[in-house]
Amino acid sequence: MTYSMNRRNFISGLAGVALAGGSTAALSQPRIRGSVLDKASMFNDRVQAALFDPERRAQTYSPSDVTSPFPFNAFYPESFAPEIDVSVWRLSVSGLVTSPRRLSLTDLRSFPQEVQITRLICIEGWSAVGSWSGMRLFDLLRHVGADLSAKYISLHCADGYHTSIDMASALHPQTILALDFLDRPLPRPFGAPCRLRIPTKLGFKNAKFVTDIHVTDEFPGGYWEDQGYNWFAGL
Ligand SMILES: Nc1nc2c(c(=O)[nH]1)N[C@H]1C(S)=C(S)[C@@H](COP(=O)(O)O)O[C@H]1N2
Ligand SMILES: [Mo]
Repeated sequence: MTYSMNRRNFISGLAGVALAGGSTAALSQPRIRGSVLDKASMFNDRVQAALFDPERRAQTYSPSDVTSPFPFNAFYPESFAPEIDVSVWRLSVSGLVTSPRRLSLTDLRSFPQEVQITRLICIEGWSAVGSWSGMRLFDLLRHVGADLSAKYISLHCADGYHTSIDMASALHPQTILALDFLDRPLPRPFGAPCRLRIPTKLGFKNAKFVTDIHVTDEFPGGYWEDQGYNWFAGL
């Protein structure tokens, strides 16, 4: 067994403890979430961030592995998913960047696109293989002159959802802003016109209907993270 395998098992073991503890407390008794769990989860964030290997890739699959129908998840039922008019939609990129931008879908499609067939793993206990394509978040950050030594990238969505990731994970080559699923524009409930696809993290980091990307040194938290889900949420 290799060093990285051992380390992976170690990380997922740690993450499992924090996630199980965090989610149970968050869902059943939000008010008595104690500082012990919070501290354990923050400790986990630091350990996971320190051990995150930017070279390690999430497993990829072949087109025949794609799950059909692909499961929907959000903090509301599928019929409530926002319907976005792409002719007026813009992706705003701001914060610690030299050139803040508001990009159209056409702008995003002018960057190199890549296909990625990976597994989305939801903390609620299901997973599914999907085929997403889009541009690397790294390319976007470079395009706007982001301060790559900043700590966090926060993502806000048209449905009020928000989440955030660490910079090392944002720069990972498999972290993409997906525009397509199976070579067609993302179906509406799955985040059209643009979602984050980050296979090195749990499903809740994969923001759909993204409207704002903000580069910051101030801890941004997130919709589920603020309710106790372990923030780093690495796989
Ligand atoms: N905007 C938005 N993005 C979101 C969510 C949400 O409620 N709103 N839910 C997250 C969760 S918990 C999961 S598991 C995945 C589900 O993505 P899917 O609908 O493509 O399966 O989206 C994530 N991104
Ligand atoms: Mo999820």
